[in-house]
Amino acid sequence: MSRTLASQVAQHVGQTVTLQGFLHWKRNLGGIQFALLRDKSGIVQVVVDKRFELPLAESSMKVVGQVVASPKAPGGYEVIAEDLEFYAKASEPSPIEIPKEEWRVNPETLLEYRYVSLRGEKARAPLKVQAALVRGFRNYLDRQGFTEIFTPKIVSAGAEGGSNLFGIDYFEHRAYLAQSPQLYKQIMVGVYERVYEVAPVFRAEQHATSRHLNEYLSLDVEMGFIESEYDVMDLEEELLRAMLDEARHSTAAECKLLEVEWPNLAEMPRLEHQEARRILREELGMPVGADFNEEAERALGAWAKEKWGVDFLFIAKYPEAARPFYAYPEGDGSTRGFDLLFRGLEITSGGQRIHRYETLVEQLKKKGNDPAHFAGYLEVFKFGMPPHGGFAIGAERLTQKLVGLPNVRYARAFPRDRHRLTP
Ligand code: AMO
Repeated sequence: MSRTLASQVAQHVGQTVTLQGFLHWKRNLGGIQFALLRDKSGIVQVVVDKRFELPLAESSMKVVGQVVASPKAPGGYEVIAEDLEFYAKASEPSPIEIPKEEWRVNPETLLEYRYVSLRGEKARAPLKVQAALVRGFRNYLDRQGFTEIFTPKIVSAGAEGGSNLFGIDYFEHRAYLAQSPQLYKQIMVGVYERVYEVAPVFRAEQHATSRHLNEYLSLDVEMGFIESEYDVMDLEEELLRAMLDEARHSTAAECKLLEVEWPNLAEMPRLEHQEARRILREELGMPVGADFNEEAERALGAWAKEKWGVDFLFIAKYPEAARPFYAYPEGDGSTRGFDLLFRGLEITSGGQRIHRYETLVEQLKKKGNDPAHFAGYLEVFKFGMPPHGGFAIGAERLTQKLVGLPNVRYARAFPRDRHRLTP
């Protein structure tokens, strides 16, 4: 059997085709019935005569029939069913009316019934775009001589500070879910020089916000023998162009459906933290601390859009107070750490790291840590690490801002948030 997809029927006018998919919607007009069949490629209208009884929507089905042009049908073509088969009939009405894309229901309900609400064309589109972004990430880095690595997600200590760690029982020991692959990707720079990882990480975020998940997909990069963090930013710029290019081409239909407004990829300016703080204070009248909160990020994003017409904005030279101990200190209170804002939301943290053992010990102490507690982290720095740096992109945040989702949870198939462990 050769299967024709909904998106291909136009190429088969006058021919008999076999379609497979789901009963998206149905209408009975007495003598004649109309059904919409939805498959992974789209939706096509099927005309069904009285011989067949249509089951509840979402039943999985096969249709054999002839393709005819029909100006009134969605897409301009329809299939006149000659034979219908149902693989599994839905046994109850769908809790969500899938064809109604603008659901006026509580967002919690959509997440509760995610196993079916995801079937909606608009609901499923962001994840398809995300898959393309990740493919673009891998392809670009492979071409640049990076090696993909797979590091443990069960770890003995946090890499990003202790406040949002999930503890787990590991036989007779205490263990944690990895907050990031930070230490491991640094170790692997000592092995392959250029590495990346695509994997979930875990953060015990206490508060429910529109940009925090408790489990998210971290796109991590780390590279050795750099001159400064600016090499890392250069790489991220090119990488983002490649990722967005992949999404734009391979998920053009999804982007169109979601009315994606394409960001300006030509320029991603770099603003030093001190200057960003001055702008916030003097030009935007916002008092700010060492780290920027959500409001400050949004304001800077809007400022950069208005002033320079850009969607991506790097904030470089973060102060030590706002960076983890491994950030390379400049000696003047600032570090070689940076963030990248996309449409006013932080989608990346990164920077150059400390590569000398003595400096790391010093920085740990300066931040009030006992280096003995970081023995596991410190070991590799006794063995000649090169100057190196990297970054991590939150895949869901990038997707959220690209396709315009109100909440980061819709950029994950099965989000884990403060109150949600199912489905
Ligand atoms: P950081 O902790 O800033 O840096 O995280 C990097 C990026 O991950 C995303 N992110 C999140 N996305 C969804 N929900 C969350 N709770 C969440 N927390 C973070 C953001 C953020 O920019 N090891 C460093 C990275 C590095 O320096 O290489 C780190 O993890 O997009």
